[in-house]
Amino acid sequence: MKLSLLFLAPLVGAAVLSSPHDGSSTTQCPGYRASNVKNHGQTLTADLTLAGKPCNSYGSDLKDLKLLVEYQTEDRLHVMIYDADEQVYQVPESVFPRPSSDSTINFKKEALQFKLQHDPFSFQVVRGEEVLFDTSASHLVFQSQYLKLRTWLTNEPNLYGLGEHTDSLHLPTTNYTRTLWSRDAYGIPSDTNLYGNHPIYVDHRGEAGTHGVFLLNSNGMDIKIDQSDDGRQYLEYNTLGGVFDFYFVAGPTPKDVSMQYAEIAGTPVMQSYWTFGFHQCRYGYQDVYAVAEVVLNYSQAAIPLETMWTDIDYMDGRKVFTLDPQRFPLHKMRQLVSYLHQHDQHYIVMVDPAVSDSNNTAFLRGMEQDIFLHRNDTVYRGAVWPGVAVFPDWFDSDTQDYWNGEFNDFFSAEHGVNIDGLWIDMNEASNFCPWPCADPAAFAVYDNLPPAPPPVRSPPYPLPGFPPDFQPSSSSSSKPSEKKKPSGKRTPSGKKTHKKRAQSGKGKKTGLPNRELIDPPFHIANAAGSLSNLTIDTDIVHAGEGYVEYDTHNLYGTMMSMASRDAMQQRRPSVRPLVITRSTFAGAGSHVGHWLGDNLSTWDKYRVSIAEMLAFASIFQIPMIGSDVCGFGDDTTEQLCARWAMLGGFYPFFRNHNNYGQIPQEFYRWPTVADAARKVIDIRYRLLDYLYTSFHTQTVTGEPFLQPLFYLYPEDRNVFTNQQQFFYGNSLMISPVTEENSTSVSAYFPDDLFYDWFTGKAIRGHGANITLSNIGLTDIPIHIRGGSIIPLRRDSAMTTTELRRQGMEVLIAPGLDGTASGELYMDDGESLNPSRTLQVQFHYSAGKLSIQGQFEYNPDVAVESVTLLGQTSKHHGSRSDVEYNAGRESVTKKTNIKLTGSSEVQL
Ligand SMILES: *[C@@H]1O[C@H](CO)[C@@H](O)[C@H](O)[C@H]1NC(C)=O
Ligand SMILES: *[C@@H]1O[C@H](CO)[C@@H](O)[C@H](O)[C@H]1NC(C)=O
Ligand SMILES: *[C@@H]1O[C@H](CO)[C@@H](O)[C@H](O)[C@H]1NC(C)=O
Ligand SMILES: *[C@@H]1O[C@H](CO)[C@@H](O)[C@H](O)[C@H]1NC(C)=O
Ligand SMILES: *[C@@H]1O[C@H](CO)[C@@H](O)[C@H](O)[C@H]1NC(C)=O
Ligand SMILES: *[C@@H]1O[C@H](CO)[C@@H](O)[C@H](O)[C@H]1NC(C)=O
Ligand SMILES: *[C@@H]1O[C@H](CO)[C@@H](O)[C@H](O)[C@H]1NC(C)=O
Ligand SMILES: CC(=O)N[C@H]1CO[C@H](CO)[C@@H](O)[C@@H]1O
Repeated sequence: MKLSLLFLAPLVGAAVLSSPHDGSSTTQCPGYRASNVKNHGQTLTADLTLAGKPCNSYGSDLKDLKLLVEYQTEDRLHVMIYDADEQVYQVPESVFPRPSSDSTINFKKEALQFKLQHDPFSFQVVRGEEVLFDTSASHLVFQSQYLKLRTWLTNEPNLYGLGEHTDSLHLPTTNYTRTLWSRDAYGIPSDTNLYGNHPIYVDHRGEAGTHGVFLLNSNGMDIKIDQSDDGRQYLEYNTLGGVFDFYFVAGPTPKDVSMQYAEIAGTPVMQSYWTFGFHQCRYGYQDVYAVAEVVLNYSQAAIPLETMWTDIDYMDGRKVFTLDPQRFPLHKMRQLVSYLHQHDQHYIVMVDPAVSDSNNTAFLRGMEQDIFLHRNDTVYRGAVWPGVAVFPDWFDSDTQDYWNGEFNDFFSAEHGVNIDGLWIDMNEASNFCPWPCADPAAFAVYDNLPPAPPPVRSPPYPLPGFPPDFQPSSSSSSKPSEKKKPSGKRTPSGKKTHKKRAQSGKGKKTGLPNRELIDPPFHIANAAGSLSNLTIDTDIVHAGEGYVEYDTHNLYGTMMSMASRDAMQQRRPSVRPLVITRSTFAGAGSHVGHWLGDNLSTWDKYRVSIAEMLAFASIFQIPMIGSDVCGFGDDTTEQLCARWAMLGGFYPFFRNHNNYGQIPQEFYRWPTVADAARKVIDIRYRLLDYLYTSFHTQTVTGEPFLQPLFYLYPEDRNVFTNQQQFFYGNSLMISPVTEENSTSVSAYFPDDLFYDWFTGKAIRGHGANITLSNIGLTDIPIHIRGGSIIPLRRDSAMTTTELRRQGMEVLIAPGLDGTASGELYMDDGESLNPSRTLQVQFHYSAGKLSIQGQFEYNPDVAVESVTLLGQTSKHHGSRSDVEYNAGRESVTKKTNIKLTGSSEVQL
């Protein structure tokens, strides 16, 4: 097929008038005219010229734009509208590397077509007969501080994505505004902008297929979804700058869309096996003894604790890279970490970006290396936990070296706090000092508190549960690299900077000059008020290329994530760093994981955690995701905490975390919650290799591990709005109880065969709800999807290290056609680039299980049994080699299969 046919032009009979009741002052804007259209083979270019008198509504109209259209793969179309001078800001490649094009694509197989309307300019993206995107819904507006583009959609669209938010997974379609502007959003209220920004939506049209639209733009924006006065559905982008840099992916299934987006944003980063264990944290552990006591109490309650965390409590006056000398003294911290390591447990602490402006080494070194943000040649100051604070400039080429130096020193295996993973917070960036922040000291919360009481316990006081003479051993699991210390004298320096902090000119894509960077004429619906309020001032010019905070605010958290991951990586070069961040931008999943922020201990937040987690894991490609189990703010209840423990067992990132001042909520605090935790951790750990396998698949192909029901049943309209159930991998459907005081749940069963996890009983789904009842607080409905084979550990363990020594079991759940399949991925569990892996495919049909694959990694454990579900005692009558499991409608055959080569089992 010739390209000229792919770039169909002009469009016939397209509606071109903007809605007469636009309501904004852009109604009279003239739009653009396309000319000089050139077909270069795989790409098309055109000039766009302002088609009339500029309307200059929110800044000035740009007269000359360019259009670039690229068929990048058979499933992906890139459409870019940018200024002819290439001076307008574009998201830097260093933060978001652009996907490569496939130069050998077969145009006959190209799923999407681009159709151009010359005058007034608009375009359509079409898949077969289906118009996916049609910008004739309004004139294009491209001004110095405002861009608008509106597309028609089908009526009653099924749209998902556009995070971060706590609204429904299936987005509202009328009078709905999604604001993207990173914000420290305590309580994660709905209908507001939260910590991170993911300008991608998935448009699911049932049998007509699914596609995705990603706008690579980091400026503040309002995305509006509504109907025009004549009832036509639209979606409209209103951004404060940047360019229109669209990626359209063709699907046609929801899973395809996720995988195609992963080719753009990057596949998520693989995590170590231990990171999937259970984590405990809270804000408000008064000292290292309290932290150690929690470790001991978990152990005494026989609840497996894999990783202990510490919030900002450990810091001296909440200053990063310091220890409270009385409550968290270094030698006790080293004992604690050593103790955890010797027991195959792990330790993580929080680091914030803001560095205290006081006499502390992190500040002095940062001043010396001159890596903090400047405003008008003076270091910019805000107020965060430690009081008056300064902020690293991640665009400064010296900042990585500074950050590495602080990590190597403070988190040194030999003389520091030898952490295994990292938690980064407050990186929106949060600033307690409201704009214009003339006096940050007035907002120094901690400084203004009454003096802290002396520690309750005075040393010497042995760590509870430790031998009295317990000494940290120098051998630990860390593999420190050469230490890098910043050179030079450590003196505070008020010296004038010699660094370039100025905007560049044309052709640099670093931003137009002379913009109103604090209070732009167009106001997005930022819940914090003005753009700079409670964050870093948006008129700050960064070091290096001279990007301004106005354009790059939404990248701050992701840039801190990348720098922190690198800093962790160079401490332990051979293992996968775990970094959990609060603020994210598109693509962050290829570096870090995310927790869902400061929610509340309410049933509402428990429920919405499912929708949020699904959006992050399945759409935004950040599968290392979870919400604070039992809730962060407010007091939890025994019932909520028990239910949340059961649900949290199916979060990829499973952490109990609680706010300062709330009642304690460690799982051992109530008998019911302890039972729930033991039970769900047992299930989770027996399934850990299944989780690890599915998670690994996502890191390779982008195929999502956690999924909403419509991902697996895309044509079943009953599941399009379902956000209370989800698939954990392709094989397990989880249907938590969602209401307080309830012991039942109305769960949807698609037209398929399922098996109850606990009883093995087959349930034939008929595309209807089934009421599941008598679900106690220590229960959660789990159903195995017919057609699945799941590798399991035969027994759980107190740590994931011990778990890896447990024998395995293969569970076969035949589908409606009597067959089943599944897979298993294993490696050493932590190497950054494992040299040997095990990748096994299981197939079952006609009574025979086959195990085939690549067996380079030897897990040194055998498959000790194979269980076949859906077997009644009648079936069993004819067999002697298998044992019938009464009450579980299954048969089990004892085996001793070493995972070192192919094998077969007859059942
Ligand atoms: C649209 O939403 C806004 C803000 O939530 C509300 O004030 C307004 O009444 C809504 N308009 C309509 C027509 O529902
Ligand atoms: C640990 O358990 C002991 C004994 O039940 C209890 O007194 C103590 O408060 C617990 N401490 C913590 C930090 O959980
Ligand atoms: C800064 O801290 C160091 C080390 O604690 C101390 O020796 C020095 O006197 C302090 N300087 C000032 C100006 O307070
Ligand atoms: C920087 O200084 C200039 C000149 O004194 C002043 O006009 C401008 O408002 C200042 N900008 C900031 C961000 O303080
Ligand atoms: C900043 O936020 C505070 C707290 O929400 C609010 O009271 C204030 O009006 C906001 N200021 C601006 C300029 O938006
Ligand atoms: C659950 O039961 C408790 C105790 O009876 C009651 O206070 C609460 O309001 C109930 N919650 C709901 C949602 O019915
Ligand atoms: C199933 O139950 C849920 C929750 O009660 C309800 O929202 C949904 O509409 C029901 N679905 C069907 C197909 O009946
Ligand atoms: C949705 C919700 O409950 N939001 C609340 C979260 O907590 C903050 C602070 O307590 C409240 O202001 C919100 O209303």
